Amino acid sequence: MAHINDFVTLDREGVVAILTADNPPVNALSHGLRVGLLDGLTQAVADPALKAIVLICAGRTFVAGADISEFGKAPRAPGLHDIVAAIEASAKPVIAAIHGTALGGGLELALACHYRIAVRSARFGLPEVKLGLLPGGGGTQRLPRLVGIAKAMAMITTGDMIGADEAKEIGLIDEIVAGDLRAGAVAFAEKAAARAKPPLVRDRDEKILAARANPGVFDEFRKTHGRRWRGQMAPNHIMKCLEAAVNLPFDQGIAEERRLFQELLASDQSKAQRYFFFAEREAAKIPGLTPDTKPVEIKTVAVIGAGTMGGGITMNFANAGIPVTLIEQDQKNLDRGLGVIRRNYENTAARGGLAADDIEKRMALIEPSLKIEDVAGADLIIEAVYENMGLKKEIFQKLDKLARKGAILATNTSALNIDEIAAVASRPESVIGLHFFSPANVMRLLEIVRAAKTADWVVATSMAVARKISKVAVLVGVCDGFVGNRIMRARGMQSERLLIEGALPQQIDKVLVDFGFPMGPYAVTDMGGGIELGWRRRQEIGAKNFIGDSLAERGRFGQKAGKGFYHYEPGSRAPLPDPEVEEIIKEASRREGVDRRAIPDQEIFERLIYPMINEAAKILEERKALRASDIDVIWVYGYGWPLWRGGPMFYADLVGLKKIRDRMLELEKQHGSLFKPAPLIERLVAEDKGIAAYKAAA
Ligand code: 3H9
Repeated sequence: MAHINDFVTLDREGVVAILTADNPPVNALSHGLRVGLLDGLTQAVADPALKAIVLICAGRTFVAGADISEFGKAPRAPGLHDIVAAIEASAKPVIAAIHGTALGGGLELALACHYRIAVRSARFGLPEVKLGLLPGGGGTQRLPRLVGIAKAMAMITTGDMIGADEAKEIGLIDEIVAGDLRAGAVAFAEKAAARAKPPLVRDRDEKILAARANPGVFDEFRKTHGRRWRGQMAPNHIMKCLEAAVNLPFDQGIAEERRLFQELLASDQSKAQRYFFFAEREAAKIPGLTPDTKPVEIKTVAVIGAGTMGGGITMNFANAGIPVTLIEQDQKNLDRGLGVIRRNYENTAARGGLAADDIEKRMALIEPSLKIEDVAGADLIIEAVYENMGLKKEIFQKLDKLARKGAILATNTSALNIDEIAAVASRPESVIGLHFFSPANVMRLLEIVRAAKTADWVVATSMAVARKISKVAVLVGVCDGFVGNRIMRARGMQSERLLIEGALPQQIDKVLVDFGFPMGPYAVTDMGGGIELGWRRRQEIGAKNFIGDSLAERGRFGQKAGKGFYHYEPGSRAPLPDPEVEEIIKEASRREGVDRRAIPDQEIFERLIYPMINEAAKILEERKALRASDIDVIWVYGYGWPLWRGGPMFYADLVGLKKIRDRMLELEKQHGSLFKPAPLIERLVAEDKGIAAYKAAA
């Protein structure tokens, strides 16, 4: 075995050279690996005793792409293009032997090879779009030549992976290896050495010619999918590359791909998405947990309450194959909850997202019950009844008596003080908040709320179980609204002031939709029934809100009532401005003696977004979030902040924290203390630092 460098070895088996890449954890194509691969290839090509070359990876996966942490730094030769060129120039066949995930630059490396073979569990994708990039190693030019333009458009604009069976079917790989990959690759290579090499992918033109005969295919694809790309550069650039693949000679297509790749690499959008890639992974790391804090395995779960939240939470566990006992007080509510769950599964199945027998498998994992005593066997108990402190305390007193020793007692509150709930239990160390977002079976975010006495193992287990049910978990501390809703409230307060001063819901919504949010806050409120919820809560605590109360009193409960902040035509979800709402808002202005004025969009934007940034800074000072990037993860996954804008903290740095602070000082004079810059912002500005990299001390 020849040691090429720290990342690559060259073995020989008879006439076959085996180049093994070993760069844990995911064999990213960092500089050292590129150097090793190029040197190894050069040696194998030059050795007359070797007739074929296998490219294979050690560890858990084939090359999962370029090293994302190298982007933004000065490029260092050799690049992926140099390795690709060496493979294509090789007189000996080069075979990519794939396991794990061949992604991005990794798949592009394989596409340059003469053959691709893989184990059945392997997966393939060009996920660059998720980083605001496009495949810059020839992927946009080679993939359509192998699999056709329709499949290439779908794969590259979504970044989604496909499995080995599909890859074989569409022509992406040549063979699926049943047994040991290396042995299979050597056998394949021996045969390949004995026959003529196939044409390189770059020279295969049949599928390109077929696409050329159907020039409408791009516009059609844009018409169907373009709405999802609103505001984003990468998908549009990808489409341009694919058009180049069809319409230009290969080398010109490659040149176009490189040009557009460089443009994206330098864009704020890709910077935001690359930042977010690491932010999401960092959120999973909890500083201060002792190394011997091991998560406990959660084998069974009990959920209390079969309403909207409880039902959605239950589905998450059933989807992950974990048995759940779903507990309600009376049969009617239980039946209704189970009915909603079943209908949700049936809808998913009807859309092709679930096989029919999977519905039954998942339903079979849900054990309905009318007895709270049935929590006794569960490792994790999640209380998901409506938000009422008295009721929650009563339930936790019961859980304390009924739950087995070592069970986690979780509350799905979005607002209540978890320390107060934990105080009624004799084991407050087992109590934690699991704040799911609605619809809980769909939304990826989970705020895990650590209370004052929550034990480390409970935190570690909750983080682990979140991953198991495919949630993105962020650890937060107890405070009013926790992190996400607390920031939303700061925005909501200004939003209401803007209405009273002269804006209308449609203007406020448009400003945020133009920024990239999928919907504006008033359309969201109408969709989620927020007018009624707010009204009922105010009635409970004896509070008043003129606009909200007036809407509710007129039965304007939102979309389901056909009217809320907007009007809805029967059967339509399209929000239409409504003169009655405008009248209510104008009445609110009159009551406050405010002369309404036209408010510029820019002012609306700043007055909505800057209080969010300020509130986030206060949260960090209070150590209710571990790091600023966690707040970005919360806002992207839970509140529709556009991923390609990185999150409110990343955005603050992009604008410039000092610029924001200065503007807040002006706004403070006109609109009060909500704009008084938080001490953390003042400190970071004085130190000439940004906020996105800020970490609260453990
Ligand atoms: C590209 O290829 C551009 C080319 O077209 C053009 C070239 C000219 N780089 O996700 P995990 C780290 S763009 C650096 O938790 P999993 C990750 O940060 C790239 N680091 O594991 C984490 O570190 P830590 C296209 C990377 O098993 C650790 O590895 N490729 C990279 O859940 C484990 O990651 C992609 O976009 C990387 N490329 O999932 C693929 N990848 O432990 C991105 C991972 O310190 N990667 N790390 O937190 C993935 O999708 C997943 O990591 C993967 C494994 C599915 C591979």
